Amino acid sequence: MNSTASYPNLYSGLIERYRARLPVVPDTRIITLSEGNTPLIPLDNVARATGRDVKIFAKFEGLNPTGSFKDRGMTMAVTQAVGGGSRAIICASTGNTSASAAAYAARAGIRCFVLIPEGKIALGKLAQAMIEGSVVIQIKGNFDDGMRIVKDMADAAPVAIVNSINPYRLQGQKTAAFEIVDALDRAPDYHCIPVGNAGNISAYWVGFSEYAGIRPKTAACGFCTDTCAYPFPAVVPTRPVMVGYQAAGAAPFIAGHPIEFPETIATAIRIGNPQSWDLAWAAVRESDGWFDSLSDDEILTAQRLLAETEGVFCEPASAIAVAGLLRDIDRGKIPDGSLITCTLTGHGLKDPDTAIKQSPGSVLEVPANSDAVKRAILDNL
Ligand code: AN7
Repeated sequence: MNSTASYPNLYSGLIERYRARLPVVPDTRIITLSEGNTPLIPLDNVARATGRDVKIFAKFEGLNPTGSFKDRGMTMAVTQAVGGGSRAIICASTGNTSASAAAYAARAGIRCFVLIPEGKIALGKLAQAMIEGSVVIQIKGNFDDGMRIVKDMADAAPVAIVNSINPYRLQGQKTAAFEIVDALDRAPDYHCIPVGNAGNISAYWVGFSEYAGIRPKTAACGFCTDTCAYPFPAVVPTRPVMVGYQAAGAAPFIAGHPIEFPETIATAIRIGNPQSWDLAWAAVRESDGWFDSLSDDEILTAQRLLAETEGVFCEPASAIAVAGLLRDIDRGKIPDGSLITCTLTGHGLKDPDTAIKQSPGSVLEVPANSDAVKRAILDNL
């Protein structure tokens, strides 16, 4: 019996919550860390600073069990892998996918292999993958090299791939869109989101579309055909405009082609050859949205703004959603009166190095006496 069955009020993860909309059957053994159900935090201070009449909410996915949105897809992918008899999973990762895969594999009691790019993964993510007992394989290459190798492993070794090319991942991740609509009782006008491998923007579009009673034209759920009979009963009739942001040094959707040597301080989205290329383009086109890119400086400024004015500490890759939103409000692309949601994909604690490096001088060093501390207080009130 499910260990949570005796506690009906206990939140037990997104598969239980959205079971009717997910590819599980009643006797599926669910591998969960009670992920999902993350807060939608009003960013009133950020909104006020724009000087415009906008309402902004952050879907803070950094509050998932391993600190990123990846847990939504991973509970589905690992549940399916275990149900299908897999004894091992594998992924390439810029960090968060590996941390999540390692955690769900640990919970399921299966082996986990993660391929990470040399020297370009935030410390917290590496720590997670290591302590959670995965086999960490560091390659002398970038994420895209890792992704290519992982795809080769599908035939070469008995491992299930849990990157977002696995359609169960997107199925899990679409639930974030459900939660947003459930919380607001409507769809937002705009949804702003970082884009790396492009699975998440694709998954949100599936989720918003299902709730609007619409099957995405692309059959992006990975389970539908044109003859799909699944009814998608509408919950709210509208969908947001989807806006995807990339780091300037890793912006294949802006370039219109893959980037061979992507570079950005936001290592989570240091990806040059996104696997969900067509799905992400479909999301943007079908919603009349757009892609845009931001410099590392703009990303870090937004990260600091969120931390300093809202107390929300997200990682650099996440802050790009707010950086882009603020610029698009300023440019008038997002008009007054809009209700906007932003996905903050990962927690700031994932990457303490970058946070500390951009806060120079913010630790005062004083002698251990009351006078010195009093002076420090009065000087800084
Ligand atoms: C914090 O972990 O690709 O566009 O291997 O960690 O769905 O890829 C991470 C991606 C945004 C981009 N924000 O999402 C990985 C990985 C954070 C991320 C993205 C990632 P997708």
